[in-house]
Amino acid sequence: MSEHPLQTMGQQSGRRSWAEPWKIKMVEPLRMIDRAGRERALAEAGFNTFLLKSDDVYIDLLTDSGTSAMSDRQWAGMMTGDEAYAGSRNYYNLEAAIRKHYGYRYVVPTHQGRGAEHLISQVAIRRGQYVPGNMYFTTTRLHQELAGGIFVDVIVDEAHDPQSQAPFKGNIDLGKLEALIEREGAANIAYVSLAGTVNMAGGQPVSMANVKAVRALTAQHGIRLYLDATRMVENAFFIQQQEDGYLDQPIAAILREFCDQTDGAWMSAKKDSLVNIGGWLAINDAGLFEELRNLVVVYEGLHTYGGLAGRDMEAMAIGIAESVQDDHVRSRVEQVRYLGELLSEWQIPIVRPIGGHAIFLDARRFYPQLSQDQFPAQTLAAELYLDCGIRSMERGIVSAGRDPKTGDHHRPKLELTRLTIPRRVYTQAHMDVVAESVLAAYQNRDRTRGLKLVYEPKYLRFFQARFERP
Ligand code: P70
Repeated sequence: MSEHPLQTMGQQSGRRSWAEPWKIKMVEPLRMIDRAGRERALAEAGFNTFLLKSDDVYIDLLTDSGTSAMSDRQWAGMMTGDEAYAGSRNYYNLEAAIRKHYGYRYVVPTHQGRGAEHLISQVAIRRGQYVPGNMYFTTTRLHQELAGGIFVDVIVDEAHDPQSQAPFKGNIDLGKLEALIEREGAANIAYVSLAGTVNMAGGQPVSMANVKAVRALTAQHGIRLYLDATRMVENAFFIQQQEDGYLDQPIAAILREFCDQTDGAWMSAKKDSLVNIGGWLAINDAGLFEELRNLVVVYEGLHTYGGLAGRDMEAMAIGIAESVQDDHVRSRVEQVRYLGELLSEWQIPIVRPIGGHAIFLDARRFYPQLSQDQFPAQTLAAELYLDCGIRSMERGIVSAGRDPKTGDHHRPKLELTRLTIPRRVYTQAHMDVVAESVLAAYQNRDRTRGLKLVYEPKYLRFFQARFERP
């Protein structure tokens, strides 16, 4: 091998290379504006990447939400949309896909994930009840709080340590959960809110052993267990690869086995399910379903469309089936890993192990000279955009918001900048360009100053907050 100085990535790692299980049929041109244009665009956006115009972005790693490429079969399915107000055939196809792959009995479609979070929170939480979960997610926690719930983080401690190499950093700490149940009493726990994978921890998975243990504990106390299934397919891949006894099991079977431990789930189908819009809530309890089915008509739309067009439900039904294919999930997660391994190799601080949907840069270690009040992760997102038009997302003190009681910032241990990889959209060459841009920002780290917060809205402030250079 050594007489060939140029090596493919596979060869460099001593193995055969893998490739995406698809080829490209249609392309969308990309454009990079010049440095002066990026300076101007960023200042106009108040140094908040959510406020940039997408036309001013070169490689968009803001989110993997609704940004996936649909397949030829999904586009064909769009043409079979039955746009009836009631009883659309596409709803029944969606219901069948969810029953088959996630296993729940009753299905309520919603316009996206937070629509489902709103409904389950309103129906399942009584004011003052606790909602333990494996780390907060922004919209999930907000809906739980708006319903009068009190979120309690019961994730394992390792999840808050970006350098811990534990394989299942999404796990619930059973000791923490048990202590909460003992202290507050089972009747004061609305339900356990379990997410697979855990977005804010870096896309970290939950093990099958953990969900089974949580199931046993909650069942013993008569507490319901609900799943945020948004990236559960990717979680199933980690179980397959890392947990004893699952290597020869298909992703689809692992997904079912996991969901079968839970009483219901909500979903942002904009992630795993490969659609640009859509979500659902699914549940096994007939009584609760009656309530949800009634509430959905108030906030989303009739219970057979939930704010979606028939064609969107069809694309979702097909996307669900595609999303559980082993070769798809492997190439998706391996692409994320490829970017992460490059950065790790260059000693750039990222959250390890590498998660399922994104690389999370550890902004605290990136900019040790900045205090959390200078918004290191927000600063890093701004610097990456300036370097070559890459859009990333702050996942630190800005995202964590304020404590509703004290009004102070929540100060999360994790101060991260997320490079989120859309599914089936970018190639390995794009990953190389991104890696080099992160390296450039890293080499310039000593010269980087922080930001000052000059405006924040009341809810989910990270979406619309504005900053200035001090
Ligand atoms: C992201 C997106 C959405 C999401 C999620 C989990 C684990 C529920 C939802 C809500 C979009 C996003 C949302 C809030 C802040 C920033 C970005 N995550 N559960 O980029 O679903 O967006 O469909 O209402 O990740 O991570 P939806």
